[in-house]
Amino acid sequence: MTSPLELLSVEHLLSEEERDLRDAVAHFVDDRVRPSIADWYEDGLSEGAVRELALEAGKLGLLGMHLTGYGCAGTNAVSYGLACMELEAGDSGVRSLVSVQGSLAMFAIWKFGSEEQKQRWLPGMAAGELIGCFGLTEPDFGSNPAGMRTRARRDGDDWVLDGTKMWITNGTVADVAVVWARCDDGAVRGFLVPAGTPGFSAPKIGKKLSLRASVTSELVLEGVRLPADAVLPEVSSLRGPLSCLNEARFGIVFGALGAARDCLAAAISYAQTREVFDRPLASFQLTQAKLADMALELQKGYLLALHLGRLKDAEKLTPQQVSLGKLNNVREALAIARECRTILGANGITLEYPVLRHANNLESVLTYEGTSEVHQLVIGQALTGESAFS
Ligand code: TGC
Ligand code: FAD
Repeated sequence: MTSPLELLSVEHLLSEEERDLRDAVAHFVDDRVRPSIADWYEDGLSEGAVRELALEAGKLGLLGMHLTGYGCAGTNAVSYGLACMELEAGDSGVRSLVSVQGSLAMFAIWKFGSEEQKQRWLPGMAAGELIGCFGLTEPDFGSNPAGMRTRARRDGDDWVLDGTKMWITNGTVADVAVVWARCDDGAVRGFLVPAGTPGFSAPKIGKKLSLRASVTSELVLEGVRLPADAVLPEVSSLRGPLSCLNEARFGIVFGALGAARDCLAAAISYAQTREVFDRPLASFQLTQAKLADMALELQKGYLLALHLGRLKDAEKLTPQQVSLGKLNNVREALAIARECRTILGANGITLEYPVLRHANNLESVLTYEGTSEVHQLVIGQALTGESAFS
């Protein structure tokens, strides 16, 4: 039997170093994620489990792995993508932990922070000893962060922040929140808000039906007073947070395929053993047609991801290309997860199998880091020269 990703013999497109790293992450997922994921999903991932996972991911060098210096591993972009793929084969929540830490919180500090800010936060974050979150979305402004209401005003040398952020991954657990706010001069700036700062709280959001193995929070800022050096000095527009999003979206281009691959593997294995009408389900033409179509989309998505990864490593990747990859691979991964669920019948709705868990997670992945509609509009603008946003 050929594995779904090997039908096209694409393994040789990876270097030995990339394959070794991917395999190490796959082992981590087998050892540390798969045995517990159904419980984490059913019960909701505890804050203690987030900390443990972060420390282990730090030991493996996965946090901020494509950044250089400050304890970061400095791998290429394709390796980062492959790591996301293996993590998301475990669960999108585990990949989210690594994406938000490395590509959003750490990247913001690494790219736009002062030397003192980098020295203070990045080594601990790379080790997983300190956790970061990234606050851009607000209750009334998700797709359109330009409308944000969170304000930062100067008071002498200090900054004072007021506002609310919503749907923030790891907010409750974070040691430091990167919070984006509009300032008196109209500029958008990033602020580093340490946990425990008076006026700052991060209540957990409950009753989620997706990304249950991930902590999601509100950030409440009520007269939060910060010293002058809390601001990220190197950016003063939406280019700041949107540049971070390019990094995390790139990881999702690969990551979503991991979830889809895990679903397809489960569906193939189930179809081979499940007997219907006195024959294995896998022997029916309709089942084989479903499996073939899914394997085809999975491999097209993988080739797309690898192509974008090679472009990124050559420093030629554009945000519009990232939008293409995120739109296609998340949309197809979700379609694959849902189709696999049909193959498993009633068993497909349980946590005994990964498929509905992945499908439910992918509903969030379709929405966060730019909804599929936002990415369609970014591509539409590239094709027509017309912006649908302004
Ligand atoms: P626009 O007026 O075009 O640009 C404003 C400024 O931003 C710059 N820019 C970018 N820079 C870097 N990368 C990009 N992709 C950029 N897109 C725009 C632009 O050059 C300009 O800079 P400057 O210095 O000249 O001012 O922006 P717009 O307001 O029209 O917005 C465009 C739009 C809608 C595409 C953008 O707002 C957008 O992407 N919205 C979606 C928001 C989003 O994705 N939020 C995600 C929040 S984080 C999250 O979901 C984490 S999930 C957890 C996990 O990852 O696991
Ligand atoms: P809205 O922007 O209100 O969109 C609602 C619908 O309208 C969508 O279908 C959208 O595509 C559509 N729409 C919007 N604009 C247009 C348009 N111009 N034309 C046509 N249709 C349009 N955010 C963070 O900042 N940090 C995080 O760590 C983070 N983690 C998250 C974790 C989870 C589990 C989830 C679910 C979300 C997270 N988010 C985070 C928030 C996420 O980025 C937003 O949910 C996302 O950007 C969409 O915003 P919204 O939910 O407000 O939807």
